[in-house]
Amino acid sequence: MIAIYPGSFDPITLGHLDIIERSCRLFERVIVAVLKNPNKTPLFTVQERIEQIRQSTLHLSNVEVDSFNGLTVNYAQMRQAEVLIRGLRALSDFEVELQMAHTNKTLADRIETVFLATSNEYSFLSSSQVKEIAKFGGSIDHLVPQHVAIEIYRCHAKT
Ligand code: COD
Repeated sequence: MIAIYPGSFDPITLGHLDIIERSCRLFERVIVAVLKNPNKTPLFTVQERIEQIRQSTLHLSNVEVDSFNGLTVNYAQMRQAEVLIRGLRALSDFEVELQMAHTNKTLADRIETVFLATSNEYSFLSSSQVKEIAKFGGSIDHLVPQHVAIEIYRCHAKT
């Protein structure tokens, strides 16, 4: 069974990576799909994010990294995927994610959303927090893969 893990991944964190690794044990193929969102100004370009995710998942043989625009369910159908993976950290995630899952179900009845609960150690972790900590000079080494941390520090060194 093919599963899509869609998201912004700006940047990928160890929380995302944990969800990817666990999904790889559940599904034959996992496609990590980065949304090309023209409404957001990201820290990293889509191509940079794809490369960061590829580097972070070299140890996983059944992962593919791609980008998409438009509706996630359309992309999932195009890739013949039957499952969307989403991660849940807190009750606040649950409300947003449930609404998204219901909306997606109305758009594509045969695509199921599977929620994976965050691992305890990453329950507080988000891409925006990582960016904020780095912006104010804090250490993010324990929050993102090492090569991603280096790229983030480099971004802030320029500003
Ligand atoms: N532990 C566990 N899970 C985590 C963690 C963590 N520490 N951090 C993030 N996650 C989960 C998030 O809860 C989410 O499920 C996933 O990882 C990706 O997170 P982000 O923040 O990188 O990506 P999002 O949530 O911004 O992605 C949103 C989408 C791009 C999937 C969404 O906007 C979308 O589908 N857009 C396309 C338009 C569409 O289809 N709209 C209709 C649906 S409403």
